[in-house]
Amino acid sequence: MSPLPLPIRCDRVEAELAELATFSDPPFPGVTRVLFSAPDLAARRWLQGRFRAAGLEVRADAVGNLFARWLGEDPGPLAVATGSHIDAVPHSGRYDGTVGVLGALEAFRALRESGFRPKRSLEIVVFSAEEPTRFGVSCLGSRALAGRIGPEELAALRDEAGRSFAELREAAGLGHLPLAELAPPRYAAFVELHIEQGPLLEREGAAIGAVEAIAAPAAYRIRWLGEAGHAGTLLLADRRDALAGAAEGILAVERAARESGSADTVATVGQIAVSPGALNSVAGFASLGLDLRDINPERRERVASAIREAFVEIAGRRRLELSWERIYEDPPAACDPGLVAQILASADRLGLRARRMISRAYHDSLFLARLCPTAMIFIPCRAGKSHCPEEHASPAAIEAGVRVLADCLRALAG
Ligand code: HGY
Ligand code: MN
Ligand code: MN
Repeated sequence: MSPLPLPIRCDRVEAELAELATFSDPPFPGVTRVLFSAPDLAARRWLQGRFRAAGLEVRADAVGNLFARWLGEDPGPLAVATGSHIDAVPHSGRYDGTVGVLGALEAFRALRESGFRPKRSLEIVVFSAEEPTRFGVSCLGSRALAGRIGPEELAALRDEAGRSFAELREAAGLGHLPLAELAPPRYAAFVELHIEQGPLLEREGAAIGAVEAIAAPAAYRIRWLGEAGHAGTLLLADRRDALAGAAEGILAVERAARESGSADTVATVGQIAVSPGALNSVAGFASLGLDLRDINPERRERVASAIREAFVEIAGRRRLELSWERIYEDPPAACDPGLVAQILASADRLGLRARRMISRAYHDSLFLARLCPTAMIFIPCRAGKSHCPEEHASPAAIEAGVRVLADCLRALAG
């Protein structure tokens, strides 16, 4: 006999999502919440208050990951964990990451109010800097927990204004926690609730996605060095125009991805910096951020090589100097088949239509999968839009996701 429906209060989640969205830098109505910015620090304080109000034990680690624990009756060494991130790329939406944090909090409250008492401890993790905005490195908090970025690399990180990770974490009140003592958490399982950030679930009318694999993301910084000059007097034959070279490079990126032989290859240049950046000056310097992903890492490597060869040809022909810096090249992650089956069973028990799928976006689960059995629960978002103010997940979609998460946690920690 299936247990009584949990007293999940979606109005409470909606109100908390709306309040969390107010912790943002302009421009509005989008959300911008960058690691250790004033809105991020305020959001962290607010969230810790919500966790404590729900009776959870809260702690932070040296890189700012937050842990909110519901102590189990027979805790043992391995807790069951869930969670996601609350940082938001510039001018984005209010659901990316936050649904997985506030949805987990609501699942905990509803389980407790239903009289459930976990044997294993249950823990919500809020990972620092899932977005690469501040330092260019994605999933900074979960990457550090998985040991994929060490204390020296972390301390060497600097943002575009030249501020170091060390000084920013000091200002965030974390300086007293030694980076070298960052210990990977020991979990029996990790399940992350997240919006799909794509159109499949909505298109198929499915309420739940059980994620089987997470695509392999890579990112690079490419710098083109030419010669700045006067837009009127420097003739075309004499130019070493860094921006024109970078522009040819951006089209070469798109061509290499299109010619990979699979729609699963995606390559994006969404970021460019130019110097001197004057209307009437020839650009002497241009820097590109390249985001390259595929569910097949070997194919991703082939496309990265093709892009690099094209860049070398362009730079040679235009007499430009070229530097190619790898920011990260991560392998894909396979989710735990047992947890995927649990998600599908929970959805079925709740009468929710579900499908297996892959995640083309990366998530902290990409790194938790290196530490413990991991899986993700996706819910639909309107037209698959994300990383923009139009991002939207309906209250019904969020409630369905929270119900499946709570049912999974009850099964895993009960
Ligand atoms: O870019 C991503 O895949 C994630 O949304 N940060
Ligand atoms: Mn995101
Ligand atoms: Mn996210």
